[in-house]
Amino acid sequence: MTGIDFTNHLSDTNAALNQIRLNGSGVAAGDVDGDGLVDLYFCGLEGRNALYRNLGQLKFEDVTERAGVACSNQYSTGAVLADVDGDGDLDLLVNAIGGGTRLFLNDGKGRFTEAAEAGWCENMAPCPWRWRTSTAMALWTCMWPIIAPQPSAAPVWTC
Ligand SMILES: [Ca+2]
Ligand SMILES: [Ca+2]
Repeated sequence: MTGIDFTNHLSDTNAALNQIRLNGSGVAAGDVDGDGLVDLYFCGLEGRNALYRNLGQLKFEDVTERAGVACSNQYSTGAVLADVDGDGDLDLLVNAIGGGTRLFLNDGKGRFTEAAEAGWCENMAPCPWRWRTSTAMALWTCMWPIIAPQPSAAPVWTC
């Protein structure tokens, strides 16, 4: 009916390996293509994320692949749409357990390019939080630790 058929899957096995995954995932809303209609971005734990372009009248189309924001092969926990580079369009930030924060810059038409060298928490160094500031905004991201499955093992913090 709406064109949105996203389901966030988490198997019992993967939930048992890391219970932080049970916290679920977020959704971001914003007009990514500048047509005046709010589009929706869903984060997933097993499987890809999904970006739905709003067609109006509660109809959406899945534009994930052409937008370049699937973020497959990671446990995505949250996302935000914000104009990070100050060029007037909404960029996308996606957090993942063990994957840090990924920044995708918008071309203004809803197609994104990952800014891999943007200085976000892209490596596996300990980084439980980080501040980023500019003249226009401040953003705080929080990273969950990856907990080793053995009860006697110490937590391993990563981002
Ligand atoms: Ca739109
Ligand atoms: Ca922007």
